[in-house]
Amino acid sequence: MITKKLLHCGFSVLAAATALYSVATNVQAAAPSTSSLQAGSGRGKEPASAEASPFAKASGDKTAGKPNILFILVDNLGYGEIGSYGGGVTRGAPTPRIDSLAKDGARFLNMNMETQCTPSRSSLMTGRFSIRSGTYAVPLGGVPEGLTQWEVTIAEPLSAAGYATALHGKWHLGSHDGRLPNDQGFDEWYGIPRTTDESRWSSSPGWSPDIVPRKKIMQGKKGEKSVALNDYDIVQRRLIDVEITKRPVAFMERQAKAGKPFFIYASLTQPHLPTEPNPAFKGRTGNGNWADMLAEMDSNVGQMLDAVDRLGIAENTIVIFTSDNGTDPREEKPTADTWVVTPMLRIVGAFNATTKDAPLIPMGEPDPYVPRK
Ligand SMILES: [Ca+2]
Repeated sequence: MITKKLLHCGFSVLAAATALYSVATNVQAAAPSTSSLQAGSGRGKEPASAEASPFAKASGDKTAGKPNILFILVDNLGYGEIGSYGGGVTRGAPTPRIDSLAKDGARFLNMNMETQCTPSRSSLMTGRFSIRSGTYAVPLGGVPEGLTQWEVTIAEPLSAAGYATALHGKWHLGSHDGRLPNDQGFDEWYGIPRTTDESRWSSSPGWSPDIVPRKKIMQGKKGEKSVALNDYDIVQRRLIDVEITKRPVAFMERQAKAGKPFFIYASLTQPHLPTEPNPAFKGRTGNGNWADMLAEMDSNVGQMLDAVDRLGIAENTIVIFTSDNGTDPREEKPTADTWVVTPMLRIVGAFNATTKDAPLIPMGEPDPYVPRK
């Protein structure tokens, strides 16, 4: 039984996208949910009826036409890494805060995913196969890249319905003006337009800024041009998730005070390579950098959950936690941590998994190609 309107949507891009679009559809239709999500009740059972769905509950009370949405996405976290999926302490660090979502909410047991950051994030934003949006693989740079401008992200209908919308963290759906988050429905954003690999470039042997420019952390607001902030280097790589935790908390505080529903896409950069925890967590577990990062991630999620409780909005806030894809085998190399890669993770939802390894479940009949007017 769902005791809180907190949802743990574990490692299923399809389920997360379905969840997000279930809420968006209900908000738009201003009608009770009739979602047929295959949401478990925390024990892997399907709800007996739509009323048993956390979404039905979320839209069944007085304020519920517009439940807040806190969508937490992590980067390259495998299926079995957190405690509620058999990981946690067996992966080097307990994850009690993330596990609490599974305990109090719904845990999804089916791993369906696209194979990389960009396609997963595209599907999550649009509800559509990434190949329809020009986002079927991580862009290599030097070419126009990112989500096609006429695509409608979930932030757009939510924004039109009166939601305050924010992305804090990694985007990876376009790094040029016109394709940044503030061009795709978000009121504000802060983070990296592309990916964390790039934080290593400026400390690589032989690197020259004349050949490969420094990559920047950016921020922007809807209707304004995004601006560059710090270099995204190895130092900032260790620090950035602190900011990606603080900003959603501050955003929630502002919206709760204003009485405005919100959609926050908190896109933490961990545990994507390079395997570098925040200095405050370095050595904390005694089990290596990767485990320290897992501890850091749990703490950051916990801070966001604490804010939901502190602000008194838990009963009207849906929290989703998931990963964009499974672990990247390269992540074992920087530290040689024995915790990082197991055959299970390689098979189930690994980064760059083939469709044989991680078969995709069809999301419905293909949509006709209809450009935005
Ligand atoms: Ca990823």
